[in-house]
Amino acid sequence: MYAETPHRRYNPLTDEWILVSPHRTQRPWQGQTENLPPDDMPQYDPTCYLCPGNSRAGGVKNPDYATTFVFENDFAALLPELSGEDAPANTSLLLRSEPERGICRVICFSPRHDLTLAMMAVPDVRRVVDLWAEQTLELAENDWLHYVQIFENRGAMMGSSNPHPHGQLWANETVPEAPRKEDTAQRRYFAEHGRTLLADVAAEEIKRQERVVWQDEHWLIVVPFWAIWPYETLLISKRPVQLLHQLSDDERDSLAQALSTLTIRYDNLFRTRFPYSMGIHQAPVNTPDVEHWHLHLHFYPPLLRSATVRKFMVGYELLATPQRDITAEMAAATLRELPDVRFGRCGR
Ligand code: H2U
Ligand code: ZN
Repeated sequence: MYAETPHRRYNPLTDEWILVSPHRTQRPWQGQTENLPPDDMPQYDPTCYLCPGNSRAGGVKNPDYATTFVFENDFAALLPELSGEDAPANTSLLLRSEPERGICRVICFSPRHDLTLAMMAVPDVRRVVDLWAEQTLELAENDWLHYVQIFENRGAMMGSSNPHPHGQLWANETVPEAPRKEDTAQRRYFAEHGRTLLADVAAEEIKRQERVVWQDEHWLIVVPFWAIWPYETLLISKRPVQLLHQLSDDERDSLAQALSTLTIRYDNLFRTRFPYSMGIHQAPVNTPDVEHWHLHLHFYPPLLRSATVRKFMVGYELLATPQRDITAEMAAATLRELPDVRFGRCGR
């Protein structure tokens, strides 16, 4: 693989190209640096709207939950019922709009305000995996819903409003854009090869090893060949399953272990509560013919060279094509070597 020459790489999951400029890694940085998140946090914060027993917006009180907790987002971006009264003013071929229904929920990973996935015990992470699976199954009972997007915004740098360990779930009537692109590419690949695209990517990565970060019998973590964020990773289930709730007991344990290992290594990379956006991509629900889908998770972390220097997706990235400096192979080599015990006294 080119280690010094500017080159393009193809992303077969989205049918898009990215630009890699490995020779630029030495350039100096005099731009913005980020503030470090506070490291000392209380186990319970009386002002936190996610802590057990506290009040949320609108006065609803959280239960005294002991493990995980799900609630309907008080400021939901989507609503299950539409008024049907305000039809769009502009309807033409070029000015199109349609109503969109959905359900938005917030998922607390732990009652402990001070923890992150990296600091939680693996069996507790497994509870989160089970909850994600249960939620997918439960929401799929609404036949008008077609996609369940589960995600986590970790850290203020990624726009998370609260350090309490939590993620979100937005379930839509239509399939959103990122999974829609992946649906098209995976469908085409499956029709041509009779195997899922990510089964073949996983096999190729296991053979080559250079981008593998971690693996066990059931899950594989790689820095994808086409990654655009410096330490972006892709978690692929070794068995091609379409939806979270199809994962076996062992596969769920393995996913919990993978999430724990990866988030610990991320924290160790710059010795910080590593920020990222994480999302689970699974097949559309209430949809026939989804055997081309292969369950996977994306981690998109913004940090580039330290806990305070981030990559910006601006300028050329925003207007032309995403670009990266350190190669996927360099990032994978770094992530592979990091210890599996979290730095500092927060280690398990
Ligand atoms: P983020 O940290 O990823 O923004 O998620 C927090 C979510 O919690 C956010 O979507 C919701 C916000 O709407 N929220 C409530 O539902 N109730 C509250 O009392 C405050 C925040
Ligand atoms: Zn809290």
